[in-house]
Formats: sequence, structure tokens, C-alpha cells
Amino acid sequence: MDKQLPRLAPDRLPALAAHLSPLPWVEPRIGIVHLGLGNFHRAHQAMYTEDAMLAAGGDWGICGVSLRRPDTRDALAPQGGLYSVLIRDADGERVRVVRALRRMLVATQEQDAVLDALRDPHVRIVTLTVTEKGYCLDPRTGGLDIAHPLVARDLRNPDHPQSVPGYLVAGLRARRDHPYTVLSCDNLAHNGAALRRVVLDYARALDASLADWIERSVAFPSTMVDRIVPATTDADREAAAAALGCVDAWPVPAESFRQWVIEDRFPAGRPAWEHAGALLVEDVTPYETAKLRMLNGIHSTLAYLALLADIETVDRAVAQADLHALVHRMMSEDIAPTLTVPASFDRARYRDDLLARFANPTLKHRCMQIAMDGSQKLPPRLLGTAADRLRDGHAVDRLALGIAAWMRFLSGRSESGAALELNDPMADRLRALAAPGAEGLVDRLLSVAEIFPPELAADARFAAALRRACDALARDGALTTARRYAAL
Ligand code: CS2
Repeated sequence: MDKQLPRLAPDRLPALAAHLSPLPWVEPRIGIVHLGLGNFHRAHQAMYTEDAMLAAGGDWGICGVSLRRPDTRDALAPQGGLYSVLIRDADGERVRVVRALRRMLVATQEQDAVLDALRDPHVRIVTLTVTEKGYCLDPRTGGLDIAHPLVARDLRNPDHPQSVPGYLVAGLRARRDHPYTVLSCDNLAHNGAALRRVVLDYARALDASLADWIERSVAFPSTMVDRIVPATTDADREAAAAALGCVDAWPVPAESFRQWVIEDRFPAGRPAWEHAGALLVEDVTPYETAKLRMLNGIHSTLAYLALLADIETVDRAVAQADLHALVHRMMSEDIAPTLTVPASFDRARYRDDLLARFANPTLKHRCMQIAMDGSQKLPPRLLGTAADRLRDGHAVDRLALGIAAWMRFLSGRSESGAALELNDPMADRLRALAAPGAEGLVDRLLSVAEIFPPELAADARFAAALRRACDALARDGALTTARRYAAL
């Protein structure tokens, strides 16, 4: 990268008009605290919020909080919170500079500032992208995992929290007369309701009257969020510098497609997100299930099978004829029929649009990024679909193949012997369960109750389909098996 280039900063904005919205920008006060300041937030909610402010005004500047790592703050602080989004499609790239992020904090280093931000009466919404594991959920009960190390610690030190429920409740406790709305933007089933439950469980363990008040007074709308946002590479930094004529230490690559469906329950007000293209609805469930099962379920299936076959990116995976045939058939016949969607929702069109998005050759979305945290991702993405299919007496072979590919991925080696890194909050346990090898692998993993609900784990048809798929993967490899399963 050219070291002579200046840094992206507010004083560069006049020279960057081509990368800004032409609408007049009025510097907003902070109205939103966001927990989990990753690439996804910066390319999704932050852009929607900026577009809503540009179209309709309002003080909805964002204070972005990283719960642990300082790297995003350290990259963006010298830039006054400015950053660029590299919007990429098959036909080219647009670069947009985003101004909505007004402040960056790191919870592990600036706890008081984070708590002050949460208690600021001007803040009316707290949004979250903390990934599935950030919710401290006990999947067996759907409530808070009270034994989670961060939760157990926070319940002893509620004024100095470290967990997500700990922060949310520490903020709410101080604002009994003007609560904020809590908006989950993670890929969890019923994300708002799930978050409400863990927050209530946590609050109840501290103080029953606080929990009762939260139950009555705090809104937790559910949302469906969608945009493919890969991790940033040095090539992205170079592309940003070339387009902007200045250095952005942490640009975000993203596809042009974006979607946000939000339950419209914001007692303390909200940005006019509908002006930015968001859909405000009463019930997000049909959209959320369609997206989790069709997009994310297929993403995970492709990622594990492709990694076994030494294919690194999603576009290359979906360009492989056998994998394409498999996922096309899965979406059409195994997943789409389980969706309860309005009559206007065209399942075939949704499938085709997703396949076209996956094929975007400019994104270089790495399968490894999708493969991480499989223990958290499989249940909402694939297991619910499998349970529904079994309940209706249908075969689950293709769904089982995706899950079996994850089981084989846990062994840590691709078919050519390349190392596959396991990045998962349950990594140690999963690695130990995978270590004894193929014999008995399915049964050992099915016994993990945090992943497989008991009814599904006990279903002989499911276990048999998993065993067949694991055997086929071991015998014939991922691509040959995909071809055969596409034709079943
Ligand atoms: C992906 C998602 O990393 C993953 O697991 O499946 O991040 C996916 O790209 C987004 O949900 C798309 O909206």
C-alpha cells in the first residue's frame, strides 16, 4: 500500500463526494449503541441507519462497542469513525464512505464509557451483532446458560459485566423510567425473543422486580438481517486506497444485495429505516425461517463439503457442478417445502437469487469463515429443517449430508490431507469426540445435547441417514457423494 497516501479522515470528505450520498448530511448525536462492531454491522445496520438519517433526519449516530478486541477501534479512531464499504457485483465495484459511526469503544478497556453510553438518555436503541455464542444461551432450555463462565462471573459482579446479558441489564437498571429498545441482528431463530429470554433470566437471578419491569417495559423486536459480508483482506485495503486516494485501515467488502426485515416495536422511537429499504412488519418469522434455512443452511452445507474437497471460496463451491446440483435440489425439495411463507413469496425465485448471490466471483467469501462456530449454527440452519421433514415422514438424506460433512470436518483434515482449523466455542469437546475416528462418530456427536435436541438425536431415521452420509463421504469423497445425493 502506498505509504504516501493520507489517512481517511473527516477533513478528506470534501474530496470524496463521489463516495458519499449526495443528500445533505447533518452531523447526528448518538442515539444507538451497537454491541459487536464487526464487518457485518458496518456494512448492514450502520448503512441502513445512515441512509435513514440522510432521507429523514434524526439523531441516530452510532456508538459502536467491541466487546473484546481493540482492533476495529484502533483502525477507525484515527479516521474519526469513517470507513468505506466496497460494494461488489459481477459487473463492478462501488465504494461508499459511511459516516454513521460516531464513536468506538472497547468494553474490555473502557468499561465505564460503555456503561455511560448505555445509560445516556439520548440512546434509545441498543443493537447487537455478537454472533450466536454471544447470547450465552443454554440450547437445552432455550434460556440463559447460568453456568456460562461469563454469566456466573457477571452475576457476582453485576456492576462490572463482561457478558452480553450482563451489559444490557447493567444499562437497563439505570434507566427504569426510559428504557431502550434492544434489537438483535444475529442469525438466530426468533432472535428478539431468544435475547429477551436470556436477559430476563439474567435479571431475575439478580432482582425479581427488575426482571418484572423489563418484562413489562422493554421491547425486543426480532429481525431478519441479510447481506453477504466477507472478512477484510489486504487486497481490499489496496482496493479502497486506489478508489479513495487515501488509506482506510479497515474497509468492508460486501455484495450489493441487502435486506432487513424488522418487527416494528420501538416504544422509544427509531430511525426511519423504511426510507432505506427496510421492511417493517408485525411478525418477522416467515422471513427469518426462509433466510436461515435457505441461505444459511445452504451456506453451511456448501462450506463443509467444499472444505473437505479443498475448495476455498463459496463462488468456487457453487460453480462446481455436483455441489451446485446438490444444493439446488436441497433448496427445492428439502427446504423450501418446510417454509411457511405468504403466497406472494416465490420460493423458486428466492432459491435462484441466492444461488446467483453465492456465485458472485468478486466477493471471495471464504468457506472457513462460514465453517466457524458450527455447534451454534447447525441447529437454526439445518436441524430444524431435518426435524420438520422427519415429522412429515420425508427422507432427510441430503440434509444429513450437510451435517455429516460438518462431522467429518471436525477431524481437522481435508480429503487431500490439508489442515482444517476448528474455530468453535465447543472446539475442545468436539475435537475429542471426533478423534477416535469414523467408527461410532455419528453416535458420539449425536449425544451432544447442546447441539442435537433429544427427540432428533433419538430418531433412528436421522441417525441412519447420518451414518450413510458419513460412510459415503469417507468412501467416495465429498464431490462424488454430492453428485449421487443430488440424484437421490
Ligand atoms: C454466513 C453468514 O458466516 C456465515 O455463517 O452464513 O454470515 C451469511 O453470509 C449472512 O447471514 C448473509 O446474510
